[in-house]
Amino acid sequence: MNTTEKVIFEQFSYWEKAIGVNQSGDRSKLLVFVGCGTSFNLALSLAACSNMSGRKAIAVPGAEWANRPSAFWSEWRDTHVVALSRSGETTETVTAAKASRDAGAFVTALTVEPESSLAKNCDQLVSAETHPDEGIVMTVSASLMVLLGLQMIGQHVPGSVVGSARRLADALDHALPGIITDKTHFVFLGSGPLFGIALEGALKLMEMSQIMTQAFHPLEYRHGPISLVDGKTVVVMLYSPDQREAESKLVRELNEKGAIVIGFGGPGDVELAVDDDLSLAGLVVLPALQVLGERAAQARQIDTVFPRHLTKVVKL
Ligand code: F1P
Repeated sequence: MNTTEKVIFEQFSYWEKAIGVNQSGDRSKLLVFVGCGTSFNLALSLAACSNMSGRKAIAVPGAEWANRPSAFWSEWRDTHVVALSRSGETTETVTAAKASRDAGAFVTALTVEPESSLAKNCDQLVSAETHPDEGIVMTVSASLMVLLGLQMIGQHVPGSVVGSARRLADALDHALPGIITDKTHFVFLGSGPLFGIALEGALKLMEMSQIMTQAFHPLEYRHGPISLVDGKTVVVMLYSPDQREAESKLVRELNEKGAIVIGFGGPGDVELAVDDDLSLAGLVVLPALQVLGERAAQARQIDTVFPRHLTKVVKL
């Protein structure tokens, strides 16, 4: 077992420590979640959860918010920027946080590095201890930032999510042998809060295994991208309970075109039950998606401890 795999399966004790960490801020302000890479994907999911709970939010890539905030919003004093960064050192995110503060916004740093530049340039720090052995590929810290972010927007995260997430990761792991060998194209589909999680599943698998991945809102996939589906395709469907019928129909169509489907919370060649509500589902499926990336890498004999062309911190 390599360190990446070890950390994925050992992440749950860190979740337990982070449950109950609560910070919020003025609820009348627009929440702007910013981040890069994985952290941006998580920002998208958190913004959707926030809107669904009645608190207005948007998600913006760090560089866009640093360089062109007026393309999104310009009422700085009515803005609460939540800057997500595992390292707390990513140039675009740190620049975005500093510029936001200078312009009069309230800034929260959501990071696992409490001594980082980001943590030193914020009005509020939301942080938790992460696994000391986490490598370049972000796993446990991604889950922790989602967990902390949900609690920040007022979502109760019950202790039971830890067991749900662990069981789902194990169930996927047991179902995988033979399913993904020789597959060359992975597609991740999810809507609402699960769209950012689909993007994250796609990014994770691509970083770990160097396989071509894509992510879409489920029904968007029929408008063009479906032309790429063949017998080498795996589709990961993150079902939303209120869209299950339409999403199941899409899955049947994808099966007919040769794709293997892994269904989280609905039908597929592999079917995995996801018992938590939509706002928690993204958090619950994250470790399973990390396992999928690791197993896809192993099938190609790629060591995820040294992912090609990647570094833990990206500075400009
Ligand atoms: C985020 C990030 C990762 C990516 C790579 C470089 O950094 O872009 O998403 O996988 O490891 O860093 P951070 O701002 O969350 O530290």
